[in-house]
Amino acid sequence: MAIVDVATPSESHEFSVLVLHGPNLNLLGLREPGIYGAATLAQIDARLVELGKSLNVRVQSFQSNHEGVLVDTIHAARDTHHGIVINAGAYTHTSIAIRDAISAVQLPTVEVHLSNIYKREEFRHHSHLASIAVGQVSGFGASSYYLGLQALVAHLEG
Ligand code: CA2
Repeated sequence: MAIVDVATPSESHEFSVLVLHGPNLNLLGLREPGIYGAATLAQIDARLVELGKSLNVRVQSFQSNHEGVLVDTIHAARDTHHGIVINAGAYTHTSIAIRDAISAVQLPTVEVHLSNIYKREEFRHHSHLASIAVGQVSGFGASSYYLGLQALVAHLEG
């Protein structure tokens, strides 16, 4: 009798996407819900995986408070992922190292922010990532991540 593996087809994804969260985003939902919303990072990550399934995309998420760890993770993504969705947190405004890492691996990258960085303090208005990103989604709360993932997949599918 033939054994049919029903699990295999749903696990063969067209693309693999790395979602990177920068410093302090591990506190989401636990502090400052007025600015950053009530959803926890675990809830956002779970929804990204579900959205990925509907888009036939594997989604892997990672958070770090350390610039060098984020740089190392971007380097490693070159061999395992087709694109990156990144909320670099405050490193958005300071880190040439993260910008250079994204440029070096040449993976299409979408920059996302929960808050609208252009409605906030002036020091948040400049992003070192914006000019090397495919695009930026800013100001839609957790939906910025979901919109960013959808936009990246549309870009990958050409
Ligand atoms: O709006 C965004 O997504 C930001 O990337 C968030 C960063 C901020 O530095 C950027 O300018 C804009 C800050 C993330 C801090 O996350 C927290 C979450 C809960 C409680 C406190 C901080």
